[in-house]
Amino acid sequence: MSSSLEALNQWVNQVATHTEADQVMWCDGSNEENERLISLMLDSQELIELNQETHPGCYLHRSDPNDVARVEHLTFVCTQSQADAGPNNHWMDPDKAHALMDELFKGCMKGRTLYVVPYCMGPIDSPLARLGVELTDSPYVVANMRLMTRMGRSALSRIEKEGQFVRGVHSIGELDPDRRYIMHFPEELSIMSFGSGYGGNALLGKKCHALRIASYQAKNEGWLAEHMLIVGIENPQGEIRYVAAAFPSACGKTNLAMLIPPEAYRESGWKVWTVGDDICWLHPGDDGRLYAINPEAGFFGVAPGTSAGTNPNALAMLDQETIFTNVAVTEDGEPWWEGLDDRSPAADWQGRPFDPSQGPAAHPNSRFTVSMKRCPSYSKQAENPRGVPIDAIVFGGRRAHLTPLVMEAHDWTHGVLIGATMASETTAAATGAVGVIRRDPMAMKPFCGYHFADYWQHWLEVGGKLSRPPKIFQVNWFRRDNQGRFIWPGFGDNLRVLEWIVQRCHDEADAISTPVGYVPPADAINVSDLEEKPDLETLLGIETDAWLEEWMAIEGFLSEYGDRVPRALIHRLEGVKQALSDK
Ligand code: OXD
Ligand code: MN
Repeated sequence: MSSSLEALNQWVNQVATHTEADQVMWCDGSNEENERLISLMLDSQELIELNQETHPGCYLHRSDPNDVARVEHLTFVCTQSQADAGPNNHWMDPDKAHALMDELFKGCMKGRTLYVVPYCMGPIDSPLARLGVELTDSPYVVANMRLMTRMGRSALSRIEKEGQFVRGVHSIGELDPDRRYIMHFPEELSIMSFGSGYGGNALLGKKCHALRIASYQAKNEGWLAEHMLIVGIENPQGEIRYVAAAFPSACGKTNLAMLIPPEAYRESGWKVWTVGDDICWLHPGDDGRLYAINPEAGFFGVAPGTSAGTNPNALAMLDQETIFTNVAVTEDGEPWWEGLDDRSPAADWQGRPFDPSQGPAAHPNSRFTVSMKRCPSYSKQAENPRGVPIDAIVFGGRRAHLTPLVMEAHDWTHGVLIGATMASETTAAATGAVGVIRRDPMAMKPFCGYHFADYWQHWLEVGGKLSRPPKIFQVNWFRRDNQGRFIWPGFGDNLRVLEWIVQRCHDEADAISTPVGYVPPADAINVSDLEEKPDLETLLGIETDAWLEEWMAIEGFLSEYGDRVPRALIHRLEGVKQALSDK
């Protein structure tokens, strides 16, 4: 046995002993194994069979009503020094965190099976991919990890060859919100998660590994782990240009990743290819460009709002081999959620007869888990071990006013400053007041595994290594008029903006320089085939006074991160403020 397998075995035995698991099962990722687990979960009612005629291979999981979302207040980054975790993370001393978790895990798998889940984040043969092993007592987690990652035998043989892997231990415990913690130990490349079966807390390959731990690994190894979709834009000449884009939640990331071009664009040959919808690992290539892989193999998407109108590509993949979590069910046993169609469901997400006075039928954070390969716009390049070359990085947010439809940074440093200070208005999807401006740097606020200021410095350093860096843009699909109505149609029409973006990357489109960035002249955004012409003057306008106020607020925000904030960003901020004052 290789020494890496020996180390893995030793760790598995040690966890099995400590948790007093009844048995240990090594997962190979095969269909037979999956079928066995599904039938076990149907017996235990962890899964409910949906209509197998209309939805073959589709199942519903109803989670504990107390366990339906990520728990940021119970999520910790446990670095030796508190300063290294930064003000952007909850921190706990690693010794204290280990003691707490050891106590929780002691004997917690009595009567349960411990599943060993080896997985690979990224194409299995890619040098950019990284490995992990999750130990879990939840067969639901195993079934989801099989869809979301390259899981099983092939990952194990790569671990055997390479040795290094991220260690994750997970138990649903008693699903008690008072005994629930998601602990990250970046310096040890390990994760411990107790008391939750919910995706982001329990599928450790996703947010825990591919963002929090990977962002730390990436800093040490010279690359970036980002909360970004990856999309390929094919023009009528057949050239495909790749864009990576970061948006906070409820800003339409999955829809953008699976965008269907407007009819006139489709007719002239435009196509959009989906490489990823949530996470992107960016590596500098030998040719001075930045290459992206999607470390995931599936989508864990929000169901409500997904329809034939908003995201036909997503809908098309959800009638086979999909695990639904906390959606409602129709009389015929089909999955249903708000926004899907005008039917009325028979049972809500908790299995109760649907009664609109008890709230929505599907939980607002109900999800689908499905393999990426089922997506009609799935790009074969998602399997390319080298990744895809990125032309443009896009930062987006939801702002009723101020931020134009699209704007290009003057250069990499300015782009990093825009990303580091990006803001979005809160939506009804989150608790708290609606319409409040929150800064969410690079959409990584809940996911960066170390101090934000060091992360921004790392972004600057990665840019410094690129002779052909991507251009950086900011977009805002959510501008409103005086009556509060959206000015821009959004969805498929966002391709009109992406067209300008990719053309700018190849010096094929014009721009006007302003103190806050380059904006397109109104005639550079193609709306010729739109019946109702949006007000591009407003959408692309720059109001100097309001921007000056914005940059003052940004200055205050950056100061929360103290002395570690890179001087280059402060200088650039002062430059922008000066240029605005001189206007
Ligand atoms: C997600 C999230 O589930 O960002 O992707 O919360
Ligand atoms: Mn996400």
